[in-house]
Amino acid sequence: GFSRPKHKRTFTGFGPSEIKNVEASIPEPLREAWRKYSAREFTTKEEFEAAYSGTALAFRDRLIIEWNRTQQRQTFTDQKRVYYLSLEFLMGRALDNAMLNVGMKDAAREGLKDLGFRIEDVISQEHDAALGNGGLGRLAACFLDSLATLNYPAWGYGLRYRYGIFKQEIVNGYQMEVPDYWLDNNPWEFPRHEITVDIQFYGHVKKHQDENGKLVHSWEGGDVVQAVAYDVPIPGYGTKTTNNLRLWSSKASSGEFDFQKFNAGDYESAVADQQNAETISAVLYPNDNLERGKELRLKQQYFWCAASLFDIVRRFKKTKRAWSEFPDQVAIQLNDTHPTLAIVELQRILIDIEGLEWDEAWNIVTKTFGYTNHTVLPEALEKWSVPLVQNLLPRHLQIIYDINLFFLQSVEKQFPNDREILARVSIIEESHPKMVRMAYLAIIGSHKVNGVAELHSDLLKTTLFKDFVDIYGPDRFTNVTNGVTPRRWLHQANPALSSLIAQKLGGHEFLTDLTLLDKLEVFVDDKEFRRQWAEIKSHNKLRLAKLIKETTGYTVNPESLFDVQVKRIHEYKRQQLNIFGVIHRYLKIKGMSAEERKKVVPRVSIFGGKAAPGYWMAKTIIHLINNVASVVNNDSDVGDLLKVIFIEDYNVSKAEIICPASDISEHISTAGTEGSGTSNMKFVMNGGLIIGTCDGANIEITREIGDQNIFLFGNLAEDVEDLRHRHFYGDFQLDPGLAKVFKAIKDNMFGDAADFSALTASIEEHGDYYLVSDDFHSYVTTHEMVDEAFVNKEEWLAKSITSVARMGFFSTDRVINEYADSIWNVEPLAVKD
Ligand code: 7GP
Repeated sequence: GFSRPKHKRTFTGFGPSEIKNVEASIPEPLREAWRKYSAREFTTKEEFEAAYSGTALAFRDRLIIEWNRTQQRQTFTDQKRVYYLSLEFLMGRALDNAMLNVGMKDAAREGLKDLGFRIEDVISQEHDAALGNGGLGRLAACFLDSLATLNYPAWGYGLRYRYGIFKQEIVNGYQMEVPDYWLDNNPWEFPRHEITVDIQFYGHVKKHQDENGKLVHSWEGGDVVQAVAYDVPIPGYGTKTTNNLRLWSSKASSGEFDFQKFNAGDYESAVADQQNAETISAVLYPNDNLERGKELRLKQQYFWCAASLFDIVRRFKKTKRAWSEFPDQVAIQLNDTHPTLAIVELQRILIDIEGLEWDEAWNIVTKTFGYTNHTVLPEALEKWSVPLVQNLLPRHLQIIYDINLFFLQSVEKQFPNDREILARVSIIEESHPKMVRMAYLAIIGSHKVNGVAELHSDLLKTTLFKDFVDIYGPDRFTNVTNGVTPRRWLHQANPALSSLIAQKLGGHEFLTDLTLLDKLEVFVDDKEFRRQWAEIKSHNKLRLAKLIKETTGYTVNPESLFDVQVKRIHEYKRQQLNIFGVIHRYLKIKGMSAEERKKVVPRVSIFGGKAAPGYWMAKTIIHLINNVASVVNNDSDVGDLLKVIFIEDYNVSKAEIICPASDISEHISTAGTEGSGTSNMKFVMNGGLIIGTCDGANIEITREIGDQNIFLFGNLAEDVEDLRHRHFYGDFQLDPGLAKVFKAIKDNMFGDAADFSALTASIEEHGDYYLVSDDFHSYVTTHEMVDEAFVNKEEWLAKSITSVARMGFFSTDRVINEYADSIWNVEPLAVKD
């Protein structure tokens, strides 16, 4: 189990002596800005915490009033609601968002100033709500913001983990995981002890006849655990709508059973029951794009699905409508396959408890659900072993078998001469043990299936789900390209840029209609505008330089090119390609004459991201990055020409500082592996350019902003299979540039070469599955083009401004409207002020 860590909050900000040190390294033209930024009055940690609590409680009161009104309004109008089921909601901080969304940040700033506080310091007291791993969880959080902003009657349903994603500490270059206990004094959640659901596990199924002679099933025995609701208000921007995110927490079911044991002198086992129950919602599984098939994870999934479904059905039943109207009142979106049991649970409720016939029930179920797939990586596709499901959810397994039987019967009718298709599309994989393929169950139980970017959705149709396209026709499959909320990722993260844009466009309307950004393009050649644009980027780079100084001790020159790759560490995302490129650059600088070095464009390579605790290769990549950093950053031959930074504990609030500060960011996954990517959008929206492969949403970003404004490189998705095949049959030659890098590593230039042998071997000896060597040359030469382009400041600025102006498509407002039209069939609610 976890032990509860002592609270360790770092006090952000410099004392006077540190300020001087940093100041010396800041180039003259930026020093004034730096001073202004660093100036602060001395206040104690306790005073900051009190200022935070007071401000948060004031805003929370406002939210709760609007939350109540919104719920009343939605109940009164009785329209169709959307339920977004996600095991992850990576919310980050709430206070800044609440202040901006209710439009009172300026008032708060003034009030706090009167009390002697800088609002930024107060905001940074808040502990991130980190109930997610990466892209999938953050997308869910952006969706909630847009759903509320657009006035959709919508609920999020998730789990209230006691421990969110672990906190990452770097010790001697290695990642260490520290538990993230975040719930003490969280003002943003409201416990609803009166809203509980009993959830059953294990037990057995009894068949019997009811009074009309009909065969019925009942699920009996086993354990019962209680789900308790905790509500989190979700304010929309510039609207009174405040939606609800309901998170379930587990505890032991009613005291009775415990008391029996207690009275019988079995105190220990009564307490153990309590703890067992609480284990279900104790911890977020820290894997991104990986499933490990653990029983506790399946328990989490059923616990959350069953509680949410009970809640949704209870709400529907209050309207006294016929069951056939259920899909006119309820749309449920499955965020990946994690909530697929909700399909089975609804079918179970309808046939076993409400007494509907199978076909009638199944028709309701399929009209209700939509399923979003986020990845084609085989290791991320969920499969549950049949014996595990049989034991934990005996009745659900029967229903899964029935769903499969009826499905396969219809497929057999449709393709009478094709024997193989049945084995291929069966929900049950005939392995040892047999496995339930959750993605297939999700497709069969939904009326729409979508991918998250065009390339990804196309790949789903032509590879992973091809048979299902043949069976259901192409219309069941669609694409909804991801987006991000411009409120958090432009307005909140980059207030200076947001206000400059507002000045030019005559207001902040672009924040709710991001396509209005296109009006910026006419200012591209405006000298003064360009100057302001550049100045904002410089300030944002200073802000990041300060974070880097505080967290790593390294001083970076804010005039260098800031090159950023922040995301979960994963071989398919290829941080190894990036660090090998950095080593290549380092070796090149080392081999230069003093004269040649004068022409080098100074660069800071910035990395950040967590590795899953059990993902050894990802941890090795972090270790290499840190070792390279300590060699390069202490090499006086190199000085400011190259710095390597690993930012510890990358999270949402750090992303808000990092995204506005990049000159270039890296989105360099092996083509065909990244579903969409969403940080690519955040970086471009903040005026950073990107280097990337033709993968995920990079392709659509290119289409929108123009290929002269992005640095693309590498093999295409259509060539990947062939290349892998060739490697497999021994047709592989290590790229000569990469060979030099490997030689340096093997000569122990970055510490003990043995520490990194698995990393180099995966490329040289084990088939280079992620095509690092194949893409290396193209990657390095493209970075040379980046250097050249960066030197031409005016042209770079023109690219930056033009790109932002063309990013209107990537707002989650557009995304949510597409889901509402083509999948949910829901309308926004009219909200009068
Ligand atoms: C991610 C995808 O990797 C990323 O490309 C996409 O932008 C994001 O979802 C949002 O759609 N997937 C995950 O985070 C993940 O864990 C496995 O997927 C279920």
